[in-house]
Amino acid sequence: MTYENIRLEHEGAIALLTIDRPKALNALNSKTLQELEAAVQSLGADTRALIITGGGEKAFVAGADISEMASLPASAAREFAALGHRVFALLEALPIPTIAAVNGFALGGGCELALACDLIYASEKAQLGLPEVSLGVIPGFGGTQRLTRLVGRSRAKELVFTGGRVDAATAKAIGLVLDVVPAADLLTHCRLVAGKILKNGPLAVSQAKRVIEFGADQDLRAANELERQGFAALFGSDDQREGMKAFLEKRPAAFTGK
Ligand code: DAK
Repeated sequence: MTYENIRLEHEGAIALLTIDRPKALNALNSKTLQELEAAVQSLGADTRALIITGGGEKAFVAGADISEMASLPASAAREFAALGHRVFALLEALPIPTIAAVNGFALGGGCELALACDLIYASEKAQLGLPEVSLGVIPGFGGTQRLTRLVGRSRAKELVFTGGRVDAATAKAIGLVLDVVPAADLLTHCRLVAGKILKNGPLAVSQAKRVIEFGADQDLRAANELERQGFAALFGSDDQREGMKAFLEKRPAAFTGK
């Protein structure tokens, strides 16, 4: 499939998805969100990690497309919101790890896109924020909720109320991004992390993502029950047998994802 506003490249088991509208700093209009949805849905079982980044030199994604949103009637705004939520939920539900490579501005919907990924790494040039209140709205793609869960209420309120941006070092200090690396090394770093994950049992990684993701919204007892079920579900899989056999035979495991 060919896309206009994104690029999807496959590097073995890693898919690299680039939001590629550099003239508009990769802002998310409806078409871009639709393409993002189609691209994520197109990923097959041979893809075991997804890296998302922004095209051009300046931005990861500078937000939802303000020029499109400005004139949206209420009914279209509802559709736009539904589309955004669908795409971001799709990313969270993907059975593979997703990594945001934040290479520049990640504002509004762009910050929310990063927040919907499992791991966020940033280049030294990155600036992150949720400036929606400066436009008279609030984050609409789950940003208020995902940011709060990640950095805590107080920092989330500070960022959302002020509409300010934080640089990469501050983003790391408040736990919004995991690590900051030089711009030229950002994708290499993300590929390296993906590579480490790929060495592990795919079913186990997928199950770990599921229980962390769903458990985070439950009380500890319910969340531990989720973990117990996820743990038990892996027993009897080829991957569990192979992983443990390989350890006992002192050799690397050859996982098949079955
Ligand atoms: N939308 C559309 N175009 C954008 C854009 C955006 N978010 N951000 C940048 N651009 C365009 C600029 O208009 C400019 O286009 P031309 O004038 O060249 O045609 C081009 O990208 C280059 O931008 P600048 O010339 O402004 O570049 P600078 O380096 O000077 O500044 C900047 C970079 C990132 C600081 C600045 O562009 C900026 O402040 N951009 C807007 C950032 C922003 O406010 N982002 C949040 C957008 S609001 C909801 C769902 C979702 C949302 C809300 C509600 N519901 C469902 C209810 C989400 C809202 C948002 O994301």
